[in-house]
Formats: sequence, C-alpha cells, structure tokens
Amino acid sequence: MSETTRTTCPYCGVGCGIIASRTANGTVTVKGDPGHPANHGRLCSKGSALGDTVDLDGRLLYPEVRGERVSWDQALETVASGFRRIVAEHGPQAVAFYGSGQMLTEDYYVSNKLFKGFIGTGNVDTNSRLCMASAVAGHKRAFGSDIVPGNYEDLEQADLLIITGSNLAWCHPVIYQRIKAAKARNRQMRVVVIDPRRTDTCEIADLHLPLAPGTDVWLWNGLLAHLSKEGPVDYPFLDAHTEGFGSAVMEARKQGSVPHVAAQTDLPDVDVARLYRWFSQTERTVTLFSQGVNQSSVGTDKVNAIINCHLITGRIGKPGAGPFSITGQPNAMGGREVGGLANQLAAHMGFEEGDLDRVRRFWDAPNLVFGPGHKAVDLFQAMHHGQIKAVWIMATNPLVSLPDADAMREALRGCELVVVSDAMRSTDTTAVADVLLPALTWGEKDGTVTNSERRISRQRAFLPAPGEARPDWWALCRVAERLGFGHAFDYEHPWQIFDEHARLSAFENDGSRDFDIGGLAGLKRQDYDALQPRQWPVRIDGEDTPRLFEDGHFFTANGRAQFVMVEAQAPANSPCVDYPLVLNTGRVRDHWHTMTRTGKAARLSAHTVEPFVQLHPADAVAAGVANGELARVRSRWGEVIGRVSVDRGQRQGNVFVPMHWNDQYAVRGRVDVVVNPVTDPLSGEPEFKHTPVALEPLRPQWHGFLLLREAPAEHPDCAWWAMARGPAFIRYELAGDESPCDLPALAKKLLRGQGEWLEFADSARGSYRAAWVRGGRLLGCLFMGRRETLPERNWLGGLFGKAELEQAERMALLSGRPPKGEMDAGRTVCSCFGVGENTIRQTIANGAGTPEQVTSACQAGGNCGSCLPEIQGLISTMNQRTA
Ligand SMILES: Nc1nc2c(c(=O)[nH]1)N[C@H]1C(S)=C(S)[C@@H](COP(=O)(O)OP(=O)(O)OC[C@H]3O[C@@H](n4cnc5c(=O)[nH]c(N)nc54)[C@H](O)[C@@H]3O)O[C@H]1N2
Ligand SMILES: Nc1nc2c(c(=O)[nH]1)N[C@H]1C(S)=C(S)[C@@H](COP(=O)(O)OP(=O)(O)OC[C@H]3O[C@@H](n4cnc5c(=O)[nH]c(N)nc54)[C@H](O)[C@@H]3O)O[C@H]1N2
Ligand code: SF4
Ligand SMILES: [Mo]
Repeated sequence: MSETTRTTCPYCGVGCGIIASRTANGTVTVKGDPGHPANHGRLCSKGSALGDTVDLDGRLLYPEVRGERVSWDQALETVASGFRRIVAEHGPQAVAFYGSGQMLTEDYYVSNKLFKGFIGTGNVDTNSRLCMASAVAGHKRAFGSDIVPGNYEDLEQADLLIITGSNLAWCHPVIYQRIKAAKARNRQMRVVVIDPRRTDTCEIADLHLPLAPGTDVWLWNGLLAHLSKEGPVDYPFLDAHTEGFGSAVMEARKQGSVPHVAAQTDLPDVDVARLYRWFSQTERTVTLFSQGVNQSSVGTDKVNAIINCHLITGRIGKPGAGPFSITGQPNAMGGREVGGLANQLAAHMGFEEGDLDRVRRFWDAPNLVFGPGHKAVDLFQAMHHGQIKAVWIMATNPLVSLPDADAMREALRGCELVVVSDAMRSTDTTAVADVLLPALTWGEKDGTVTNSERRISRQRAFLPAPGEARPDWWALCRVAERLGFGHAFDYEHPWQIFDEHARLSAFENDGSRDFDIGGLAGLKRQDYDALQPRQWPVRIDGEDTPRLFEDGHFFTANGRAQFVMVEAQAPANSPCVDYPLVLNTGRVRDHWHTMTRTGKAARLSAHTVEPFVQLHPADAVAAGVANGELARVRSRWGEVIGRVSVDRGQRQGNVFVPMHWNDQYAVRGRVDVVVNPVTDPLSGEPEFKHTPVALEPLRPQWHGFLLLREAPAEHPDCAWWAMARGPAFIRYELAGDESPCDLPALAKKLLRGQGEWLEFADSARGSYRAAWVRGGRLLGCLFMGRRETLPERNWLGGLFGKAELEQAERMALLSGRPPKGEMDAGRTVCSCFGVGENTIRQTIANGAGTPEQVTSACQAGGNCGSCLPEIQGLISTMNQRTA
C-alpha cells in the first residue's frame, strides 16, 4: 500500500505538478501530475529523481549554537537576544535577512513582515536578486509593475519563438519539451536561440546567434530601429497605450543598420538580417529570456530593449505574443509577491507614502521601515564594512552563489551573529554560522509556490518531520514572539498566513495594483489544502487571469506602457592583456545550484561528475591546455579549478564554468570566487556571465580516481579531488604533486582499511593500481598514473552492485576493463536508464539515425526525455564526421 500526494516540484520555475507516493517502508516514488497545467504529466531528469534525494543523509536535524547541539528554546533565545541587543545598540539597519526563491510564499511573507514591519529594517533581500532582479526592474520600468504578461500556452502558440540568454533544454526542460512538441505540430513555427554558446537548446533552433557576450542591447536596439523603418509599427496601440516611443527609437537608430549591429555583436550580417526579417514578418512572436539577459551589468537595459520591440509592434497581451521572463527558482515569483526584495514593501507595493501607510495599518506594524534596504551584494559588502552586524540566512547558500565569494565569506566571518536556517548540516555557508536552525524541506514542508506563468500551486507534505526540523515560518514566528511581537505572528498553520497575504493583496486595491489574490482570501483550511493551481491576479470575482494587458492597460501612473531609451554599453569589465578571456557561468542539466539535493542522487551525479572549464579549440591552443587536462581559471578576485573540455560550441574568447561545485564536492570548485562583484546599477543583479579571466594548465605529477563502497570520514588528502556519488559507491577524481614513485605509499593512505589487497605497480610508467576486496565484495579501488588517461569508471563502478565478484572480474579488476572485451558504457547521458555515451554512440554507429531510433534500440531518452537534445547532438556530430 502506498499513499499518494499531489505536490509541486521544488526545482525550477516551470513548477511541475507531481504525484508523490510513499510506501510503508518509506520509499518515495514520483511521477508527473497529468492534471497539472504546467507539465501535463511530464517531468525532467531532476524532477524524476526526487525520490532519490529525500533520505536523511547529511540532514541538519537539531539546532546548534556555535557547533554544539542545543534545544530549540536555547537556539531561538540566542537568535532573539542577539537581534534585540544589536538593534538596541546600533539600530534596526544593523540587522538583515537574506532569503531565497526556494522558501514557500508563507515563509517569505512572515520573514518580510517580521523584518520590515516589526524589527524595522529594509535589509531584507533574497537570492532572487542574483536571478530575477533585472527582469523585475525592466518590468517595472515598462509596465509600472513586475508582471510576466503571458503564459506557457503562448510559447506553444507562437510562430516565432526567440530564446535569449536561456539554456531551456537543461534549465527548464519540461517547457523545452512542450515547445519542441508544439514545433512538431506547427510547421511554420521558428525558433531562434541567442546565446554566445551553442547549447543543447540549439537542437530546436532554426537560427542560432552566438553573439559576443554582453552585446544584446545592440541587437535589440538595431531591431527596434529596423522595425521603426520597415515596420510593422502598431500606431493605434502606440497612441493609445504607450509613451516614450520617439526617444527610444532615436537612441536605437544611433546603432546604425544591420552591418553595424553585426559588427558590434560579432554576428554574420545575414543572420542579423534574418532575425530582423522574421521578427518583422511574424505577428505571433514571443521572446523568452533568462540569465544571459538578467545577470549582467546592463541587465535591466537588455530587458527593456527586448520589451521595446514588443511594444512597437503591439505584440504583448495577445495569444502567442509577448516578452516572457522565465523564472529560475520554484518560488522566485512568490517571493516577489510578498516583498522579498529590499526595494519592495509587500504585495507588489513599494515605499511611496500611500503604500507605507496602507501596509502599516494592515499589519498594525509598530516599526515599519521607511525605505529600501541593501540589495544582496551590497548587503554582504555592508557586513564586510561592519554596518550590518547580524544576519539570518534562509534556504540559500550564499558562500557558493554570490560573486566574489571569498570576500563574502570574510563578510560573514566578521559578522557578530550569523543565523542559518538550512535543511543540510554541512554547506559552505553553515560552516561559518553561529546558529543553525534545522528546516523542513521538500516533501515535509507545506505551503504555496508561484511558477513562471503566475500560477500558484501547493507544495504538500507527505513525509514526517525528521528529528527536530521545523518549518521556516515557525522558526520566524517563535523569534518574533521572543521579540515581543507574538500577537502579530500567532499563526498555527501556513493556511492562516496565506489568508493574510491574500487579504493584504486585495486591501484597498480596487484594481490599482496588479498583484491581487483577493479571490483566494477567506479560504477554509480544507479549501487551502485542496487548492488547485491558480493563475493570479485572482480578484474578488474568483476568476484566474491567464494573460495580462489584453486591454492595453498598464500599471504606470498614467496607465501607459513605457518605452525605455536604452543606450548600448559594454559590460563593466572588459578582457585585457592579463585577463584575456571572458568567463561565462551557468548550469548543467542534472545538478541544482549548490548540489545539496542533486548531489545525493547517483543517477543525477553521473551526467557531469566533476567541475569543468569549457573552451574553444583555438583558446585551448593559445592557453596551452588540452582536452581532459586540469586547468586553473584566474581573475582579479580568485581562482577555480576544472577539467578542460574543448568544444567548438564555445565562442572563441569565452570560457564556461558551471556554478554548482563547492567545498563539499571539490577542491577549489567554487566558480563564484572568480566572478566579479559588479552589479547592474538599477537592479543590483550581479554580472555572473562576464568576468575577465586568464587560463592556465595545471600539471600535477599524477592523476587518479578512487571508488569506495563507503563514504570516508574525510575527503582524500591530496592536492585536488572532486567527489560524486555513484549507485553503490563514492567516486573521487584525484590529482596530486607527489612523485609517481611514492604512489604505493600514498595509495595505502588513501585506501585505509583492512581486507585483501590486490595491487599492481609499474614504476617505469609511474602507474599504480589497487583494489581492496573483502569476502568477495569489492570495497574500493584506486587507479593512479602520470597521465589523465585512466580506465573508464563505469564498469568498475558497476562491480560495487555485486554481492560477490566473479573470478574473471577479479582477474580483470586491475585492468579496469570488462573481462570479455565488452565495452564500458562511458559517461552517463540518459540518467533515467543509466545509458552511457559509448553505448549510444555504438547504437548510432549501428544505424540509429534519429533520437527515437536510439530510444527504441537502447532505451536512452525513453523516460523523461531530458537527454534527447544531447542524443540528437551525438547523432549530428557523428553524421558530420561520416559525411
Ligand atoms: N539543471 C538546472 N536547471 C535549473 C537550475 C539549475 O541549477 N540546474 N536553476 C534554476 C534557476 S534558479 C535559474 S535562474 C535558471 C537559469 O536558467 P538559464 O538562464 O537558462 O541558465 P544559465 O545556464 O544560467 O544561463 C543561460 C545562458 O545564458 C548564456 N549567456 C551568457 N552570456 C550571455 C549574453 O551576454 N547574452 C545572451 N543572450 N546569453 C548569454 C549562457 O551561455 C547560458 O547558456 O535555471 C533554473 N533551472
Ligand atoms: N556564477 C554563478 N553564480 C550564480 C548563478 C550563476 O548563473 N552563475 N546563478 C545565481 C542564481 S540565478 C541563483 S537562483 C542562485 C542560487 O544559489 P543558492 O540559493 O545559494 O543555491 P541552493 O543550492 O539552491 O541553496 C539552497 C539552500 O537551501 C537549503 N534548503 C533546501 N530546502 C530548504 C528549506 O525548505 N528551508 C531552508 N531553510 N533551507 C532549505 C539547501 O540545503 C541549500 O543549502 O545562485 C546564483 N549564483
Ligand atoms: S522542469 Fe524539471 S526541474 Fe523544472 S519543475 Fe519540472 S520537473 Fe521540476
Ligand atoms: Mo536563479
């Protein structure tokens, strides 16, 4: 017997509905909810593997103060008395809250109310500053409020879909699949991808524009100028519903014509012209954008340059037309709704006197803050300067995710009181906390989240609360109580918090504010528990709003959308002689952010096992690095180490390093140590995609890998390692500077323990191999050598799944190769069925010419489909070679 619960995926902003089942023995399985409008039953690789991530391994289960386990009472008292003292001595601006788009709306609401309304500090910001802030600022400039006007169906109904600064295939895979299916249905549909890199998303592109990084405004201004001359211009819409057309177009025309734009963006003239022609010709055009647009020192301008082109053509608020900011985190949208950003108050209200007065009355807030506080990067810099002395961090890991991350670590170390609410015991951030508060996480917590298309869905608990972990709202309310504000925080269930939030959104609103969910106020507890996905605004009439601006009404003072005059500018820091390359950072398909959840799942970890540095072949030659070597990427701020991956899809002059690795998973794997702490002047969003860097080879004396059945108490003691979990083993990639002749001694140190040793040393070649077997079971194996070329790991890893090794396997063990001359499956491509790249290549070589044929031959791609773009990529490259 198993119980099933409908809930929502905790990863990306697609917000897929999930049906989770839990059997009596505690095993959790998940499947896509066919009834949820975001995914209609689909899930991607990360969502499908959720069941593998809910174990309690590594969880923070009890409160701690300075490393000692304490009772909740003691922990809460430490937090409350610390905040009370610092506010008394230095005023409320000396304390801060730093939250996350992974908090539920109810948690977020309470944190904002407590800090802005009762403690009285404006220093409440969130990791959404690192993510959505430029979209928010761009929306506000153009629409007068932070609105994504369209919905997912618009993406399917478009005849031209421009995907810019987004690797949708990896980061929003279910939306990518919906678009791919729509394209298969609608032969007219065209997809353009604008991204300096050739990503898997390009597999559905009719045109890929690998523009020079940071040059988006040139491209869009050029388009605006083109449209203003060649049309179409929607004059009736311009006249009735917009303002600022003339100056925006004048500025854009300074950009010059196609050849000038092409030169600035380093794109072929014909491709720029093609984009402009398609845009001109296609009424149903959607522009979907993400972090390649937002995370930039000119991010807000990029957003408005895009929106300008939709305004001039009147392509907004219509089916299949509009700008579409796709949300990163599951609840970045909900956080914006409650006022989680330092420059918002609550319920999409700002700091104008009317809003302040309204919120003050509604909350009966004694200490309502009067104006905006520090934005994320500034907030940590204010800690560094001693202006902020206490901070409560919730559901985010800033020492991995903020730029200039080592300086941020110093900032936290210098803080008098650092409180961290997390679900995991050991993260880079919990390592510097004074107080640790154990939080419930996905599967255990209960509340709501809002996805990219403004759809509010319930996350429901289906697992018991482990240890002493508690909901985040609960911890906030208990501290509020101790600070003397108990009467305003006496909630017993998230349902009451949601109700208050809904009432505030409708309070004295009368259509003046976009965010209004008054129709969801006054729900009974059972109605809240049963709440179906709803798309805001849901005003008092109770109707959902799939699309906004259909009536041409915007939320600016005069109701008109604003064209914004944007001047094209280069990013803040340019490459130079010492730092000749541009560092771009982002995501891989199967990891989520700082890996605290996905790092637990073997099938997700198998896709990319170590941090990498991807670069163009010409840059590899110039830097003197070869594919598969280790390299160091340095900037003025710090350095990171990764495995070199030479790839023609990378623009020359650019290197890409993933954001995920951190001190828990690798030595010097945190790329944000290298990233410049430059931010967009309007949105405060960091420039994660553009840091000048230098690259150099790292030439350790030896390379190796270690597979162990049990996780060791400590990470290996060698110069470099990166760790990944396998199905029944832990994998370490290793490198060190000891002389190869010391390898046997070093191996003994790494493979501590008893059992039967099998070993093979070839001192002439400087290589060493050992395995450690007990009772016929493989406990560990270690391969070391002068070069990176070591056996593949898959077959060896598979031996850990065996109760007893066969004689032939034992014999073959130290060769690292399957005994009967079989092939090692290679790096995992399909994480659902564990199908490796070598197997897929073999299948293609045997005649499979389409992803469907690959699936039917070897299963790869047959479940969630997240690997289909990669399979298509393998087919294309292999066909190119044979052609
Ligand atoms: N697998 C996975 N999925 C995720 C996440 C995850 O951690 N893992 N995180 C979620 C979150 S919070 C977010 S915010 C989203 C992010 O989703 P995306 O924004 O799609 O992901 P990124 O990899 O950060 O970057 C997107 C692309 O921007 C490109 N880019 C860089 N510079 C420029 C430029 O100057 N102009 C243009 N046009 N493009 C540029 C990069 O090459 C990159 O391919 O993903 C969400 N989904
Ligand atoms: N270089 C570079 N850096 C980036 C980016 C980039 O593209 N490049 N992208 C930026 C973006 S868009 C984002 S969104 C950020 C993301 O960066 P972070 O928010 O720092 O990353 P996460 O790993 O998602 O951190 C979530 C933390 O919350 C914990 N947690 C999980 N569930 C709960 C819960 O219910 N309650 C509590 N209290 N804790 C919980 C997890 O264990 C984890 O420690 O990174 C940013 N940093
Ligand atoms: S696309 Fe994948 S990660 Fe995003 S919500 Fe859906 S299942 Fe979760
Ligand atoms: Mo994000």
